[in-house]
Amino acid sequence: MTAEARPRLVILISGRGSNMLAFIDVCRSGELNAEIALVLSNNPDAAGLALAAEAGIETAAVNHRDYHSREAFDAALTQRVQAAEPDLVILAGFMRILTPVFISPFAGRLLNIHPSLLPKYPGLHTHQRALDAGDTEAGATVHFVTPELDGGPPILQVRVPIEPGDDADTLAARVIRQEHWIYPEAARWFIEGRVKLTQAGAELDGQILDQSGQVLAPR
Ligand code: NHR
Ligand code: GAR
Repeated sequence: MTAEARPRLVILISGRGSNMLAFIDVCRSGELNAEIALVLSNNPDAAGLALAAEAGIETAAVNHRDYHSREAFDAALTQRVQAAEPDLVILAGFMRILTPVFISPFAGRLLNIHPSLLPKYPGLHTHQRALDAGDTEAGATVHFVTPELDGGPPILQVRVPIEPGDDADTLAARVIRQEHWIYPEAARWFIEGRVKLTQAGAELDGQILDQSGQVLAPR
């Protein structure tokens, strides 16, 4: 039997990198048939970069502060990511808004996880906004990235209850536990060819998904 090359992931982070660590775990255990070709951050001091390096993964920083415009930053980012020949690009707590200069070359193979029940609360401070609105549930959504911020077609969403006494931190902790399995799950669907981006939206097993994507129960 010939050894097939494993699909190559590039993971973009800005901070702590706990979602990145979840990918490192599932790639190591074989639960996800993929290899992490590169972990890249816009922030050279991101804690996640050091964690990836400790795990023996290639890392790079492209500091947005070194570029005079978003497009110039995105062009540099594109070059570095292209060099790693990714099959799939994963935004995992990546905090810079991207322009078409980056998105176009990776269209259809660029995913993000957003800590809200999209289409609710695109952008920042999602947990506080859900609490302030008096919502009874919150969650996270994996979606294809398009130029519209957090507006690309959802693939997979998980919903958790908001409990009395929650603050943004307790709610974030409940949500991120779910992020750590739904993101690798959505990546598995992509790698297996089950999910793709079409003109009509995200498609799973031949069916167009709705504005929440596939909704799974928390675990
Ligand atoms: N870019 C595009 N075009 N489309 C998306 O869907 C994107 C994206 C870039 C990042 C992640 C997103 C999230 O899941 C993401 C999705 C950063 C901001 C932001 O306002 C908003 C949403 C997301 C990421 N960033 C500020 C900026 O000026 C900087 C904030 C900071 O550094 O703390 O880029 O939430
Ligand atoms: C995660 O909750 C992710 O959904 C969110 O930031 C956290 C990153 O944590 N992403 C965004 O808000 C993107 N703007 P991590 O670095 O530990 O994976």
